[in-house]
Amino acid sequence: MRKSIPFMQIRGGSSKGLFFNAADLPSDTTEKDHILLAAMCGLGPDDPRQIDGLGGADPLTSKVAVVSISERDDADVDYEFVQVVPGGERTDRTQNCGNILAGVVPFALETRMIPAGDHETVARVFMVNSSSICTVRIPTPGGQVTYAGDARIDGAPGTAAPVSCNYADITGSTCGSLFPTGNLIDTIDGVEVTCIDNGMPVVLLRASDLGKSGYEMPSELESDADLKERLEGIRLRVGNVMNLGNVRDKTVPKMTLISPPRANGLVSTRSFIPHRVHAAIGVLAAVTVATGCLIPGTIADSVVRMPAEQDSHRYVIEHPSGDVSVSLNLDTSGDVPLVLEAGIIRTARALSRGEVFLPEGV
Ligand code: NQM
Repeated sequence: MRKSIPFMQIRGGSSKGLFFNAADLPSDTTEKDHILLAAMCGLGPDDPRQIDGLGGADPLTSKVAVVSISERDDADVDYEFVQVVPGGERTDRTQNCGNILAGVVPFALETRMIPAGDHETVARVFMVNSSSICTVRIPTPGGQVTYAGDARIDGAPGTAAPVSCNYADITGSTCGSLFPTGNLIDTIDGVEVTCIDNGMPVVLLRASDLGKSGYEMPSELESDADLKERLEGIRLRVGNVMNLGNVRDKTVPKMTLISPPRANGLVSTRSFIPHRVHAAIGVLAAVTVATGCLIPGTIADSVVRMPAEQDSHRYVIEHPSGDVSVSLNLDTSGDVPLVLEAGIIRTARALSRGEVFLPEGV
């Protein structure tokens, strides 16, 4: 008999993916992944085009959210993020995704997991991958989800209703501490790097140290085989010291080239995630980059330009398709500023709803 599973496809920020209710999937991770790979790649998990499945053949469109009602006192829904690696025959949960997170509350409302507020809905999302909470606020006029609105984010076309995301407790989300190597700067293969995790494991590198301006387009960087080999060598070496183990098959750490801002930003970025170059930048990656740029003594010192309005706590990170603004609630009472909360505006849009047919035998 043909087997099918209900899903919604939602654009969250500058990514899109399939959203499932956890109750429709096996709880065993191996069985679940077998089904997710079949849904996204069909019979061809090794096919980077994902031609036999619903995956979008790009890291930013090959993503899955598994959502359920939370049993925790401090959360309304649980969100497990699964990266399906295009052509990699595998899934990866070592990272989170703040873009896909923007679709989680709309999905929970559309599937009636949680009730909508009269004007707006505020829901606490427990991020299973990093055991941290994000409070999400979306407009729900008349108790209905609406995707139309005036918010604009770079990396997605048009305007849409704002999805306001407020992250708490993300320091050391995956690596266990903000600077997992214990240093503000490490020298790996002759290149100075800062290894940092404030929501996403990131390695900051000065673009100029690698012979780049840092303003190249993603396609230009992706076609530079020498650069990619050098970055991968550094990534494999830092994985262990960042408490990530062997990262050969993992999508972290993200390798982020930084250079001085060209507009009104704190810094300009190009992010290898970790092999393709992001068309923009990930949400938690942007929060982590901003944090690294604000702490004196990292490799960002000679690159960043501090905003004139120091007390606004809004920091702009430039990326290949524009910029993203991150609000950081900082505790500056100690020697090193501590990020208590990070806020970011995203948008989302429901794209489709249906049943995904699994290949026979799955
Ligand atoms: O950093 C892509 C994305 C992401 C991750 C990636 C993200 C985040 O933009 O929170 O959103 O870095 O693989 O979807």
